[in-house]
Amino acid sequence: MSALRFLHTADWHVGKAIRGRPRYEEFAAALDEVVLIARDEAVDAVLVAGDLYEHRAAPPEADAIVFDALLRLHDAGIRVVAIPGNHDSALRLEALSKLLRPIDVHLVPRVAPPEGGGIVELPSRDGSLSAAVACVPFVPERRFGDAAALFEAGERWFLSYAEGMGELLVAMAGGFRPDRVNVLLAHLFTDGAMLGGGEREVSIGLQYAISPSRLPGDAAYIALGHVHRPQPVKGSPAPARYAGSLIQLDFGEVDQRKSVAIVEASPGKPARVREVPLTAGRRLVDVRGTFDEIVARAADVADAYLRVFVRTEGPVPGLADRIREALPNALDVHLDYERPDADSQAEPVSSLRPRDQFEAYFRAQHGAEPSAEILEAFDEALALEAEGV
Ligand SMILES: [Mn+2]
Repeated sequence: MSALRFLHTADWHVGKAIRGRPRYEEFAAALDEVVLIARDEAVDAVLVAGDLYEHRAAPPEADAIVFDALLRLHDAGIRVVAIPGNHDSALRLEALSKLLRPIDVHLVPRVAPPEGGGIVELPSRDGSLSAAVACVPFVPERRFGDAAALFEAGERWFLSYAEGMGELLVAMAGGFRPDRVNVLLAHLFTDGAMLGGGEREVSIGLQYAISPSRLPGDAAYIALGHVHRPQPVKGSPAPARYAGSLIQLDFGEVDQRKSVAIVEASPGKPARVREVPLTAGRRLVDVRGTFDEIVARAADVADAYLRVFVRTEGPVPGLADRIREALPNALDVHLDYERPDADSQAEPVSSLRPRDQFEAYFRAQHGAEPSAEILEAFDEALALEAEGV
């Protein structure tokens, strides 16, 4: 046996709903698929590059799904190394890490230097080889100073977040050893990555973009999380990849095929990487056309979550409801028609009367005056609101 095999996955976001509809069954099915692939491919370990959960305070339904997947990997003799992403609570994962350790789940909840727990030593199943997995959980910009304080940080660390993170990666790679399969597992944004759309915008800004050239060239593989579109990292000196999310998490991920990466690596050589598709989860689909064209497609897209763009001549009160009757999974319904220029209708809302504000809002949204019916409905809703219903 001369190679170690990994399955690289990331951005599970278990617990995320779409327009208020929970998706637990889909997450459970996708993780079933991941466990099956890990077993079929006889991997030594699964690497999870952050964002296991959608919410910091994960609901019990999400825990049940995550724990079940971890237990089944353990039953199959597969180790797990995981780090928190920007959605996870490092504190919560730190508490869980102690419980998970006995089932061979190594959760590294915060940045630590190589000699301080930042590198996980991972033997192959037959014990003939070992990996050194350098773990870099998500570092928020405001916490970068705390992370840097753990290292002998020079001036360059404080030039910018991206520079500093580059230095931190170099320091972590200082723990790599020539006789190990050296892997970097990190949740971060690299410059030039193609966005999936579902990442939290605030952490996907230029100040966060780390140059791919700062990724460690002596790694056999670099397993990244944060970007939801599966993709290799261009410009990296070693094989590097975003595993992407498990399922299409929101309409920014329409048409994206999801996958995991199967990685085969030996000491001192770049890894071989193969993409294995995931098929679980409902598809998110954009449907465009006239009312009749859209309704005619109802059967084709019955299993998908839909964003519908209906072509009309102008505002049609009640049309969205009729679409939802025909297509119960239509989550967003937009009316698509010529609107007058935004400039010509921009009028300041100076009145404090809610009715005036509503009329101005309606004109801006729909480019037409609200009908008497709509104004009546607005007045009724306002009256109920005033009664505290
Ligand atoms: Mn994410």
